[in-house]
Amino acid sequence: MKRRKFIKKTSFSKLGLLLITILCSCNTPKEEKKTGTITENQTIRKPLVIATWNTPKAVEAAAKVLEKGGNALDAVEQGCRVEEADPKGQSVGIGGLPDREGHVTLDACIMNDKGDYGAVVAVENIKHVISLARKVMEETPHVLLAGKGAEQFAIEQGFEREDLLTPASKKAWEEWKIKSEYKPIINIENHDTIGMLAIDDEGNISGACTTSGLAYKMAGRVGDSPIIGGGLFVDNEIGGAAATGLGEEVLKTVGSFLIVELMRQGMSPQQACEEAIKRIVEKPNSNYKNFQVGYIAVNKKGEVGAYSIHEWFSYNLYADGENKNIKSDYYIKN
Ligand code: SD4
Repeated sequence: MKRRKFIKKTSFSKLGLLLITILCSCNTPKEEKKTGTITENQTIRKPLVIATWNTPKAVEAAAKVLEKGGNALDAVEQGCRVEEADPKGQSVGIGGLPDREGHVTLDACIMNDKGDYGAVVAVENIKHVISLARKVMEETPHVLLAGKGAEQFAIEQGFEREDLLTPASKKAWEEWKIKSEYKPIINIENHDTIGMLAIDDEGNISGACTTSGLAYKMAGRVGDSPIIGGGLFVDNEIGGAAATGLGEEVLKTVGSFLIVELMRQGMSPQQACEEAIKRIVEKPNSNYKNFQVGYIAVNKKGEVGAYSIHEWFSYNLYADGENKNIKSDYYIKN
């Protein structure tokens, strides 16, 4: 009896040990590979800011916030505000090109490291829609406000009301009206819709995206930029991604969410961006030669990636104390 008890005991404890060994040996490296999350000895490249297109001033503003010890959410908000305030940028904020009826309507969204999200769509007369999106996230029980309701909320929150149609954008629209030809084709070299991701000193990730959308769009049209998983997605355990270009195509493939999920499965940010572009390009009947989509991504370690359909997509990266514009790799090589 005693002997049997002893055998039982040892075989259970041995089994336990064996199980622990198997679990540990399978889990630790796989987990690390799978999610790209950080182990104790690994260093995160931080602070870090990455943003779509040639946006050095926006990235600089975000980097300043981080260098002073600020958090990633404040950084991306401040960064995006720079583009929104620039009347020369014709696809974001003041000076954005209007819809076909002459109305400048803005879309924006923001995500923090807790997985909270706030967005506004089709907002007129309010320049800093990124801050309005943040107010939606922090001050309302909702995640998305549209049009007049969003504008009214902005006024209540003390935002300034102003005419966003600049003389230059009005002139461009009047010239466009002569032919009124709507081609949902994006000029592949002249964007400034900004999607931005940042990692702060704590290693936390936030993201933001702001745009006036496609020039001369139908009234009421909303693109990918303010839609969670489309123009932006952040998962603080994994990383973040942001999109630019023809929003309809990004939305149909839920591009930014896809990239984050691919990184969760073990892809690098670069591989994930390439795979997301491939999903668009390889769709049956895809006319990808006629439009641009570009993605940026960052993982929890601070590794970055970018990829686009056409040449001349670029991104600004602030890392290791330097702010550089970098040309993205792209799909159509000939
Ligand atoms: C949209 N993705 O509304 C935006 C447009 C854009 O650079 O990115 N322009 O579809």
